[in-house]
This record gives sequence, C-alpha cells and structure tokens, in this order.
Amino acid sequence: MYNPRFEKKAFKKEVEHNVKTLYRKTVDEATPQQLFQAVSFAVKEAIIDDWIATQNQFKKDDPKTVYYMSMEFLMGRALGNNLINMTAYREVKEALDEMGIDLNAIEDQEPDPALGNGGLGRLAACFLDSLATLGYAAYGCGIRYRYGMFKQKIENGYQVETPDNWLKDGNPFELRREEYAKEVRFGGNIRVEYDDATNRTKFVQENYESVLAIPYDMPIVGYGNHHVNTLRIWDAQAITDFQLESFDRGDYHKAVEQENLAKTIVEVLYPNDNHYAGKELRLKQQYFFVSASIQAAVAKYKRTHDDIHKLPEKVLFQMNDTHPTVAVAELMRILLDEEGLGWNEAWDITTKCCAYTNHTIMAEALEKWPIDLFSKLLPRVYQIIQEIDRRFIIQVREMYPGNEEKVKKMAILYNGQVRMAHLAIVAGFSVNGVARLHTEILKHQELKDFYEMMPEKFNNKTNGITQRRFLMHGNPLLADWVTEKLGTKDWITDLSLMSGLKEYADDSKALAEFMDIKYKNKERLADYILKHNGIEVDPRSIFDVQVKRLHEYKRQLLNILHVMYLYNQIKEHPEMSFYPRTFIFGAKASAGYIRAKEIIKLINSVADVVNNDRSINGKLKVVFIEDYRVSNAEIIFAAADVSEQISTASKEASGTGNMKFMLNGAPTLGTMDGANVEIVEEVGADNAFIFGLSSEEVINYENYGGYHPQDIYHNDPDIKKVVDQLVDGTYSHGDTEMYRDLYNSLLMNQGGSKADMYFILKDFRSYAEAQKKVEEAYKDKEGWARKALLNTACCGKFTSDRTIQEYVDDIWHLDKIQVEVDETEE
Ligand code: NBY
Repeated sequence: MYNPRFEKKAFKKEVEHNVKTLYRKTVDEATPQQLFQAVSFAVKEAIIDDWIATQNQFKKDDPKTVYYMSMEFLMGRALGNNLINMTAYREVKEALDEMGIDLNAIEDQEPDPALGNGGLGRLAACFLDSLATLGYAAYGCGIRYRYGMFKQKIENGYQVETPDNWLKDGNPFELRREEYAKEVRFGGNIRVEYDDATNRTKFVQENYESVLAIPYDMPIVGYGNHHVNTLRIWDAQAITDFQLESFDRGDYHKAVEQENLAKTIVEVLYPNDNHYAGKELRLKQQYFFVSASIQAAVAKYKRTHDDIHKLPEKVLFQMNDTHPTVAVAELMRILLDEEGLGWNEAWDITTKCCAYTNHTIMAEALEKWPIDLFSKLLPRVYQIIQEIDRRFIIQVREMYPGNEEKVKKMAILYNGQVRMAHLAIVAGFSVNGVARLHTEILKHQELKDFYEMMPEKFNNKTNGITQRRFLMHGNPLLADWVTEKLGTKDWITDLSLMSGLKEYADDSKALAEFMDIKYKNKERLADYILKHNGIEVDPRSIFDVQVKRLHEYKRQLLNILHVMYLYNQIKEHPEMSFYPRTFIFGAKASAGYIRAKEIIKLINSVADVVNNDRSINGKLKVVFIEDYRVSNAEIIFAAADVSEQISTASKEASGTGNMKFMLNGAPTLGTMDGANVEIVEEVGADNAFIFGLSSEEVINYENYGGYHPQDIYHNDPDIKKVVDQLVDGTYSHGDTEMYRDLYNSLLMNQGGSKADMYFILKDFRSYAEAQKKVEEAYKDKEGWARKALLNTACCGKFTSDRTIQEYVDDIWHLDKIQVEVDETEE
C-alpha cells in the first residue's frame, strides 16, 4: 500500500526543513539524535491529519468509547511502528537512503518508552494497536512516569539498576494538552452538610492537598485505515506555583507539600511484576490517574449529552488488573456528589460502565490496602467503599443465610484491609481471565465463591499480540516471505490467513527458505550478542531462549540447573553426541527481589564457567542479554529456535511471549500452563515439547502441604550433583555461601514457604527428557523446519486483533468507525 503523504521528494524536504528550524543545521551536520527528531516530526505531521480526521469522525458518529485504564503501557519505540501502520515504512526508508540516512540507525536513537514491567503492560500496548486497527474509539489512560522501567546493567554478573530518563531528549510524538487539566484531591476530612433547599446531604472535602493532572496525548495509529486513537498519560503539577502570599498566611508548609506531591507522584514506575508492595505513593499514583481520567471522560460525555443516566451507552472503563480499581468508587463519587444522583441510580450506572481483567492468581500479587492508609488518603472514596461493602454483605447474607464464613471470605473490607479484587468483582459487570486455563482456575479455585454467587460475570479472553510489531517490524524477512507465499498482505490485519502456510509444510524448497530466514535472523542476533556481550555464538547451534521477567514461578532456575546438568554430562562423557546449543536468557528482576537477583548472578556465573571451558569445544554457550526490553525483544524472537515457557503449571496466567515465539517459528518447550495449553491445541502436540506436572497436580500438592524434594535429591545422582554444585564452589570461585539460599530453597522448608515450592526438582527429569527430544528433533533438519513453519502457520488465534474483537463482542459493545479522509488532499 502506497501512502501518498510520504511522497519521497516532499518528505525529504520536510526532514531538511525540520533539521533547519529545530537545530539550525543541514542534514549533513545533524547528529543522529537530531535526525531522529527531525524525521519523527515529519512523520507526526502526517499522523496529525489522520488524528484530526478521526476525532471529527467521532464527533459525527458519537461511538461508544472504551477507556483502557492501566498503570502500565509498555509501548516500545514509536517511530518504526508508526511508519509501518501508516504503510509508509518502505517509502520513508528509501527516501532517507537517498539522503544518506539509515532508518535503522535513526530508529535506534529513540529511547524505548518503557512505562511497564512486563506482560500486563505490553498487553495494554498491543490492545491499543488492535483497537485502532479494527477501527474502534479508544483511549489508553495512564501515567506519564518521568522514569520508566529501570535500565539493567550486568556488573560482575550482578544486576545493577540505573534510571531510565526516557524524556531527556524530548518525546517528538506527544502533545501536552494543558487545557484539559484536572484537579485531583488527597487527604483532609469530609464535612457532612444538610442542604435544606434540595433536601439532600452534601459531602464536602476540606483541608485536602491537591495536584493538577496535565494530560499528554500520544497518537495510536491503526494499520492502513487512517484511524488514530489516543494514549492519554497524565503528568502532575503543583496547583499554584509557590506563592509568597501563602507563606504570609502561614500556608508555607502546605505550599511546599503540594509542590512535593506533584513532583513525586509521577516520578517513577514501580518495578514490581506480580508483586504487591503496599506503598502509599503507589496508591496516590493510582488515584491520581484514575480520578483525572474519569473526570475527563465524564466531562467529554457531558459536552454532547445531557442525560448522565445514559453514560453506559457511550462509556466503558476496562480495568487492567486491580491497580485502577478505585475507578469504581471515583465514578460513584462523581455521580453522587457532583451530579447529585441517588445511590441506586449511581450504582446502576457505575456497574454498567466498569469491567475488570484479572492477570494473576499469585497470592503475593493481590492488592490489599491497609484501611488506615486508604481512608486517610482517600476519605470520601473510602466512605463510598464502606457503603458498597455494607450493601454487598447484605446480599451475601440473603443468599447464604447464617453462613458467616462466606461473609468473611467475600467482604471487601476485612481484617483491616481493602481487598481491591473483591471491589472490582462486586462493582464490575464483567470479570475476565486471560487464558482458558487461567479463567477456569479463577472460577473453580481462586474466585470460587464469587463465581458461585455471580457466574454470569465471569468470562475468558485469551490474550494475543500484534503481528504488526512482532512480525512486520521485528522480522521483515519472514514477513515478506509470508506475503509472497500467501500471495497477499491481508494477514497483516487478518492473522487467521496464516493457516494458508500449512500447505508448505511438506514443500522442501519452502522449508529451506523458511530456515534460511531463521538463519539470517540468528546471524543478526549473534551480531547483537557479540557487540553487547563480547561473546561469540554460532548461528548453527540451537538458539534456546528464555526471555521474560525474572520470577521464581517462571523457573529460570530450572533452565540454568539443566544447563549445569548438560555441562556435567558433556564433561563426564566427552564422546557423547551432543548438538551444539546456545542458551539465551534475558530478564529483569525487581530491585528488591533478592532471590531473583541471585538467579541472575547464577546464570552469569554458569555462563562464565561454561563459555570459557575450551575442553567442551563450544558445544555449550550461555548468554545473558542485558536490559531485555521491547526493542531487543523483536530481534530475539525472530532468531529463536526454541521457546522456553516453563512456569510451574497454574502460575502463569497466560503468557504472551510464548505467542511471539510461535509467530516467529519457534516451537514451545513448556508446561501445560496459561496459553501454552491453547498453543499446543492449535499447533498439535507433535510440534511442541511438553513436560511436567499438570496444574491439577500442582494444586493438589499445594493443598496437601507440598512434596518432598529430598526424596528426589537423594535418589537421583545427577540431580544431587547439580544441586550440590550450588554450594561446592564450582560456579563461585570456591565460595560455598554465594548460592546457599538457592540450595536451601530447593531442599528445605523456610518460614512460610515449602521446600521447592515451584516444583523444580519434581519436574527436572521430565524437563531434561523434553530437552533431549528437542535435540533429537533438531537433528532432523527438515522435520524441524516443518515444526517451525507449522508454528507460524498455526498462530492465527493469538493475534490481539482476535482478543480485542472478543472484548468488543462480549463486553464492550463498541461501534466500528470508518474514518473518512479527504482524498483530494493527498
Ligand atoms: O500479565 C502478566 C501475567 O503474569 C502473564 O501471565 C500474562 O500473560 C500478562 C498479560 O495478561 N502479569 C503481569 O505482567 N503483571 C504485572 O506486571 C504486575 C505489575 C505490578 C503489580 C502486579 C502485577 N503490582 O501489584 O504492583
């Protein structure tokens, strides 16, 4: 598709013009960063036209709009993605080539906007891409953190965090929209007044502190359809600049405090993945962006509608996990206190506007705010939650008379805590899990009581990913090949067409081409590794990849223990046939997650020993890729032979990396967990390598107090040897204490947690066998190529386009928009 707005001559002129007006330079004189800015502003120019056209279309059509409320949007770089979705990537690349500018190098100048931790934040970004591509009206609502996810350095094998100052050179794609600022209030007390005139009680917040929320809008470009939605992220500013008068009036302290609150509130993203830390500042962040977003949505609705009761016809708030759940109470507050509605009317509206997505069953991730903290910070919101809870408990008692156990289990306020998930379920009309297995576990285990009381709310929406970023942009060679084989580009917006590739599964020529592309992508990754790690890896070896956040349940420890086992095998049986392997890891650990950091150190220690052992002839290499993030992920997925998805069954709600590997032709080596179950269903058990306990088995063991890893340790000499090597100095220059904690965690009960609570030793043998099968399968070149190709061919279900369409059909009920552009202008 050719986009006339990127006509080469005009585009070049625009870039020259931008370099001149922004920097008083010529293209030859400009730095790469300046060129990035100049090119981005030229691209933005074209986007703005479509953005305006889309907003005009919204005004005409008045469609129902989804507000995707999320603490995290892990967007990744915008320039390349915007060019792809504007269908202008090729033209612009050529135009720049002619100017002697390398688009790839320019793209590398853009900092990764990393306003998210991992899967949950990246899912939000994929959803925005699909919403725009499918032509639905949507806003992403979030926080403009000054510092996103930290940058990871590896020093002496240890993770070191450095701040991610992503805004330091300015963000060319954002628009500051001061005119839509909203005030957000914290703390103080609530004065209750009786208003004789209206016969109503009024709740007035006094002595509060407030901040001004200022929106920054970023365009979200749909693919080839001129549809541009908005990601609206909020910055904070003190409400009045520091004023001498307030000093005179004795408000000096307050003025300074408000200044500080504004500064700290959006300062940094909490780098915890699947872990609730209970920090007051985090709650402030939550209320800050939620209040501003809901105020803005209600105000926008009221500009063109006069009956607030009909809000649910036009507005839907989707809560990305419990993090934005104060939304339900904030909407109630606005309807009750500002719109003057009665409780029942307000509740009716709220429960039709709010829906909740659950992303985890991990107990340590559940948000439970201490009531003292919560009620002090959000006094009016807390009163409203008390009333929601009071009315809910009456319902529970009606349904289960005399059953006070139920009340305890289900109440929103219990044991001095506000249970955010309970609030979200009670006030939302929809509760969804993110993969079929996960939703079943929610219904029958974690949220059983709620499912029994309100089964109609529960539904599944299996996650998906956008092929625009993770195939078109990340793997252009394969993208072109797919287009050629299918004879159409339509897979870009209809991934189900990939099934047309199945007919090449027995075509030797096509299989060879497929593997040749994989090889080129492996060379590209090998270059990256050489440049960044100084390690030489052989692209002919099997690239076995595990990239994701570091978490015990994701079991990077199982992977590296198995590498240690292979190393022992090679050393003990030098004559043994062994297909060369490169084990590639990438993972950030939360700054305070000590054990996760120990695992990173262990991986790097094993890498040191193995990579420097000349006696194994380079059969085994281990690479830890520093600072795993969206931009290098695209290169990594394209180059993977094997996708490691080895979480303890039942723990990974869905996983989305698994889908990105599949799309790029890497078979899954994994447990029957999360969306792996559905991946295997699509691709067939022959084209995946499955091992380990099932989720039922895991849950059973957990219900009966765990298992006895010591039995395995004492009866399996290979396993014992590997575990002992954690404390015999093999990987720690003789230090027997460095990995003692990991050793203990595998063999001993500790405080509240059971020995080997993630079943690493229990699954070890079965994992090693599956790995052996991978090796055997890989030796059969054509057999492997077939498996790899079938993974790409069968990935159609896992596009976020499909996921979004399901949300629209079952939960959101949005109207499709067709943006009309004036063709003569082009
Ligand atoms: O959400 C992930 C799940 O682990 C993964 O299985 C799923 O595919 C993905 C998308 O549905 N969850 C996740 O990424 N969670 C977080 O990042 C997160 C971040 C912060 C907090 C909790 C969870 N927190 O409480 O601060």
